[in-house]
Amino acid sequence: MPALRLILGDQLSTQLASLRDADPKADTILMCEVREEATYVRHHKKKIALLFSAMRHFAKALRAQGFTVRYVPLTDPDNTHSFEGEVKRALQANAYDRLVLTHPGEVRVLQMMQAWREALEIDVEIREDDRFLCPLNDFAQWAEGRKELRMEFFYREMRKRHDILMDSGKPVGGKWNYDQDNRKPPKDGLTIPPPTRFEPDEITQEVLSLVADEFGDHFGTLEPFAYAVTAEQAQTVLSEFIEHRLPKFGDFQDAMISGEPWMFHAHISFYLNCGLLSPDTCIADAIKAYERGHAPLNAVEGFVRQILGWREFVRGLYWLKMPDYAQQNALGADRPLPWFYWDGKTEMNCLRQCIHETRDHAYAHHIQRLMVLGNFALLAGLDPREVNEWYLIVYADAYEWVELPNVTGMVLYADGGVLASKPYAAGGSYINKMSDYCQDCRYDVKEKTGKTACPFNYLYWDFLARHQETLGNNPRLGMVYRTWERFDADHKQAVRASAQAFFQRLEASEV
Ligand code: FAD
Ligand code: DLZ
Ligand code: SF4
Repeated sequence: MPALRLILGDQLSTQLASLRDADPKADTILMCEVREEATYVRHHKKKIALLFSAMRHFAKALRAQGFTVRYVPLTDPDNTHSFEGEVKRALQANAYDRLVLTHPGEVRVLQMMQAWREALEIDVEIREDDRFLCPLNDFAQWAEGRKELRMEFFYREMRKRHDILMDSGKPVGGKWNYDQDNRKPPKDGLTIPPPTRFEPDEITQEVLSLVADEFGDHFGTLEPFAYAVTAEQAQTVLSEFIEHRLPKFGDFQDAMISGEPWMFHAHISFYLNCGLLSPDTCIADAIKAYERGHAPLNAVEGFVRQILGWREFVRGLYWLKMPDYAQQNALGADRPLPWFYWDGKTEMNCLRQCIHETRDHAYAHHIQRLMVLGNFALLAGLDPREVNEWYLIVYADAYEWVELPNVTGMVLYADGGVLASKPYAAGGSYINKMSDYCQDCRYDVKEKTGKTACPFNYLYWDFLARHQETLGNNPRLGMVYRTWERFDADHKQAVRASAQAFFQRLEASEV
């Protein structure tokens, strides 16, 4: 008897576990555009367009390989607009003896799938998603008995296990991590290569009209749309990154320049996360560039660490800690997300720049997400649920398995230190050092308190003072708290009063 194989929008890989033994003569591949997935959070328009176009191209490629694909477009009048409804309809249309699935990227969807055996009365097989390099059981074993889970140690294990950048059991170059070389501020006259762009073909154009009609009120700018939508195009993005950007990726990894959202980053997370690219290809291509002397070790090791280390680590953490992880709020943060996260209307230039770029491209690079948008959310005590929802909506690479640990763990310290040994909190001087944003800001980054001072400056100290009971014993914050204690009473009072006045203006939408 034939099998029904459901492929989700972020599983667009011909190597997918559930496709591996598919019989083109007997089996049916089910793919469906469903409103429930586009609206359970109201995703950025570009994200929906990327996935629908990539799904349609993937279905076309599977058909060209001889597979029978039951593709349900959003406009199908019988579309039930949920995964379960569409599986049910497919099962009613034909006889199948089993439903073959690949482990999804969200607990919400896994729970749905686990209920199908009973609800739909069919044999359900959920296969491990082996596009990832660390099986979930291996991660659980690594994590067992550890009080704190630190990426750096996990990463070293992964380097050894996969024999990546290793030399007779030792890390190539003698060090595991070259991050210290990767913090160069932006400099004048830096030539940043333009991002790889693709003209929308007929399929993409049709999707763009559909998204404009159906999801026109979602956040974000839909056009111009220039993302890759096939595996071949995604490979071009990777190759051009390796050729033109990788050599400087390390040096300027943390740098931010107004009007330059793409910098020397790879712009591959959209494709890695929906299946158009595989992590092992990205790593292998970067290592080849190192071996032929095209890119230095600090760049290649830094890039490998993001994919082999951080990406696998946050996924392992997500599946280890969910569903409780989504409820974490160790610092008791409860301030609502300010409206300017949606419209960018704030006089804080760094936030304005990053929000506008997010709106236009459904992209911001890591330091913008962490040290500008995230730093503000941390210091202002924004509600983790609202912050998580924002990040899940606005970025085209966002799926809960990767978004949630980055926000709850890395940005907000809401997990109480499971992911990070201390909060990534910083004042305005960090943003000033790593960007040109402060030059065009109405606030003065050198001023510490008062109405014209950079809000990050006093919010930083106010945050530490507010959480002294929880964070005061953290050894990594010892020096910072000693500095706070050395401030005279007047200065401390000015910091706290500036923060209070700022929060009042924030509540009145006056920042
Ligand atoms: P590059 O800087 O060129 O890095 C290469 C690749 O490394 C990325 O494509 C990505 O796959 C991987 N990577 C790098 N850092 C991380 C990380 N911290 N976690 C996981 N993978 C990483 N990444 C997502 O893919 N989806 C998200 O929803 C997401 N949300 C984030 C939210 C916050 C608050 C923060 C601080 C980071 C988030 N990241 C997320 C991680 C990172 O910002 C993006 O992966 C990166 O900006 C994507 O752009 P790029 O492909 O140009 O990455
Ligand atoms: C994000 C998304 C969107 C917007 N739409 C669809 C869709 O219509 N059909 C589909 O199969 N997948 C979609 N996705 C991706 C899913 O939300 C994703 O597969 C789950 O969140 C599990 O990671
Ligand atoms: Fe941001 Fe402060 Fe610099 Fe303005 S002065 S851009 S608010 S860091």
